[in-house]
Amino acid sequence: MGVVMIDGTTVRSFVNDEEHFVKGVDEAFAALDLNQDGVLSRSELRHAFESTRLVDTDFGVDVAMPPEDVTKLYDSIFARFDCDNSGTVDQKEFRDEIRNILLAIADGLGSNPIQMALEEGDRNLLKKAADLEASKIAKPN
Ligand SMILES: [Ca+2]
Repeated sequence: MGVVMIDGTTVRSFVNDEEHFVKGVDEAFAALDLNQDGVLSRSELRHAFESTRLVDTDFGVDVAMPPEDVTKLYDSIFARFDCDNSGTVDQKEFRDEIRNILLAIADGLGSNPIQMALEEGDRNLLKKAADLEASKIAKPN
């Protein structure tokens, strides 16, 4: 358990670092693809958002929503990811939408850093963004 500080610049430089970004997002994708069929289903994606709590912490959604509204919310999130309406989210769709979400978070953060509590083995992409920045600072010159 630790704490990192992230701001818009941290998140943006992670998204713009193609190598680290693709690696991080692909790892997240693999972890979310519970049945390992190479695509994310509606329930796999919903599980992802529920487990990271990205929805209620960052989209300003009240957690006390009625269940049918929660389902609608996840349907709309799924539709955003599933660009070709195939009923599943493939790796490229996932990368593209995660990029959009992270850039939106970066815009929201601006230069105001937020503190993030971390748990052991955290796969959170914002944590990866912070790690990347820390590794750059740690390197001499
Ligand atoms: Ca799957």
